[in-house]
Amino acid sequence: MTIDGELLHRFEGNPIITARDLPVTVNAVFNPGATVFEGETLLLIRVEHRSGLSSFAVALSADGLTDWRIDPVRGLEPELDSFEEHWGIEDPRITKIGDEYFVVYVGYSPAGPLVLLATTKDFITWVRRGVLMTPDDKDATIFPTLFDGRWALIHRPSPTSRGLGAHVWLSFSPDLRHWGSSRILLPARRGGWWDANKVGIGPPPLLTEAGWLICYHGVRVTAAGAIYRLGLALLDAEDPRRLIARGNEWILGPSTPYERSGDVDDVIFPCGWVLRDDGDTIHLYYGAADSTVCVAEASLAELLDHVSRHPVHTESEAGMGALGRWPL
Ligand code: M1P
Repeated sequence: MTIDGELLHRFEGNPIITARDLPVTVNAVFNPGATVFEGETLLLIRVEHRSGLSSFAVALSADGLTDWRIDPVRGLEPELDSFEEHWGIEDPRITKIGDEYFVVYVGYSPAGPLVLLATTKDFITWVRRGVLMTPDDKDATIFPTLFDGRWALIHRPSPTSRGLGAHVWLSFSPDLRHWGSSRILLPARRGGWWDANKVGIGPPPLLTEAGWLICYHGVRVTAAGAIYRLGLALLDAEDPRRLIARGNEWILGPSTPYERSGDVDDVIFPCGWVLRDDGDTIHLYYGAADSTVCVAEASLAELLDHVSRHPVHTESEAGMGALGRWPL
């Protein structure tokens, strides 16, 4: 733990990208996916146009913090004539596999949000791989490795019955088309918890010596509205169905003016992070208040130390106790 007791340190230059950095007039930029591309940090940014619909733009930086350039060529436009992307595309998460980037994102369809996959090698030419999860489903990301020959996808179906909670699920596929063996991975807690009732994955899982580190958002609904904060959990490296640790406290919550106030107040929403070459420094990229793009820095060792202090031994510790296995 560092001297100020915080695990994540906001970059003093935040927000790093705003709507004004785009060459055309747009409403907002937020919820970026992140990766390293040709030696630079690449952010795939959700751009909300003044139509209300979103597309993806690419921003590049040599150090991942400053001098961001909007790429005039790279990016992804929604296929507005399609059913799946009729109302735009949102919240991309990037997983590099071999020399390809797998981008899992949300399509806003007339039937609701659904999970889509597109792959690319250069963020110019894209191959749309179709629907991974039908509506309502979102907050999805793919693991970079296969488990017993199967792909693994983290996603967040939304319940059609109000009050039952929206939980993080894990599903498997032999071919990226047929998905099954689905189960709840990280349940929303209940009651007064900061992550009560609704949770969703943040960036793609990061393989560490302790297991898969995951960062997720938890949503607390208050009389003044929802608050989106971040927490950590750890999955078994060989069997990601096994939740081995889950922090009790949030590690980042809205507190600066750019996080507290925007199109949607009190939102911190990351879709990407990059582990730097020193093997310890993490840059976490997030949307602030659904309006701007920000970055915070952390030490991987400190994140692992924090989450490892909360091992999961029982269903109750996993949050499962809130799911109604026992009478509520
Ligand atoms: O407005 C906050 C976020 O709300 C949605 O996230 P979730 O369904 O997980 O609550 C998304 O629309 C996201 O884009 C947005 O930032």
